[in-house]
Amino acid sequence: MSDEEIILSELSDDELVQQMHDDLYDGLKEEIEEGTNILLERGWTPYDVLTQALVEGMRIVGEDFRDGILFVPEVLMSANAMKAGMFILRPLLAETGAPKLGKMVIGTVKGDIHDIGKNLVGMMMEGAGFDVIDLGINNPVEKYIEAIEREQPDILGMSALLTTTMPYMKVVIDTMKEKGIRDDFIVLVGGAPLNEEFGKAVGADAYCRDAAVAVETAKELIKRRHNSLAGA
Ligand code: B12
Repeated sequence: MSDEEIILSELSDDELVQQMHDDLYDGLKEEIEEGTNILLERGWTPYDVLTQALVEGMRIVGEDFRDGILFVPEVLMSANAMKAGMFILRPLLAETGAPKLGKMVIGTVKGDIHDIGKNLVGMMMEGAGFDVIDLGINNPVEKYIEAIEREQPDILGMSALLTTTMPYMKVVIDTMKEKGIRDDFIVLVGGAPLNEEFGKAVGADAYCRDAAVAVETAKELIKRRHNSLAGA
């Protein structure tokens, strides 16, 4: 322990958020847990802690990973620190008491093990009043089909973070079409390398750039669906 050890609780909000970006970068799990709790105690909403401290911190990690300054083992530590913060926020985001709006099955596609964004979408959807069934990572088409047939959700969500794995979303949607069940579900896709055009090209109902957009889009599409069913 050095004399210069930083006492997180003595920092101002801005300084603490900055420090949390640094701590996330350095993969310091306990510090991230402590920082998360301090911000909550200071009255921050779970959503603000999530976006301003954690997601923004991970954005910086992502840039340096891309530029070859950080490597996989370091990024894994950052990811674990981020998950520890998300673990604290999850129940708080989920306990909004919102009325149940529907059900979502979500999973990361085959070949891809990135799950932070997917988990975040799941958490925000739960907070908005959706039941969320999380299939985890590396899902082959059979897993998705089996889950939607079993769970009969309103929404299927697929996540991919790699340009090499994102085309797999089309495999899943095409299989749904072959089985004649594509239109029974709203399909949302997301992940950093995707865009609107890609979402359309694979036959999804929508691409969502982040978890907040996912919630808004899900609500909107469910409403539209109910209206059109009611009118049918
Ligand atoms: C953390 C990370 C890792 C961690 C993952 C830990 C974990 N448990 O997830 C580890 C270290 C394991 C890892 C491994 C690899 N990674 Co990586 N990783 C990242 C990093 C830095 C951050 C991703 C992240 O968590 N972001 C934070 C979350 C909150 O954002 P998000 O995932 O984008 O999610 C948001 C939206 O996209 C959206 N969303 C996401 N999913 C969904 C789903 C639905 C349904 C909806 C509606 C919305 C939605 O909402 C989310 C919340 O707002 C990115 C950099 C980047 N720019 O994305 C690289 C990145 C994705 N990785 C990359 C690479 C290359 C790899 C490896 C191949 C490295 C290697 N040589 O081994 C492996 C691949 C392993 C595999 N088979 O999957 C590249 C991909 C390049 C490309 N064009 O394909 C990136 C872009 C880094 C880079 N080079 O610039 N990685």
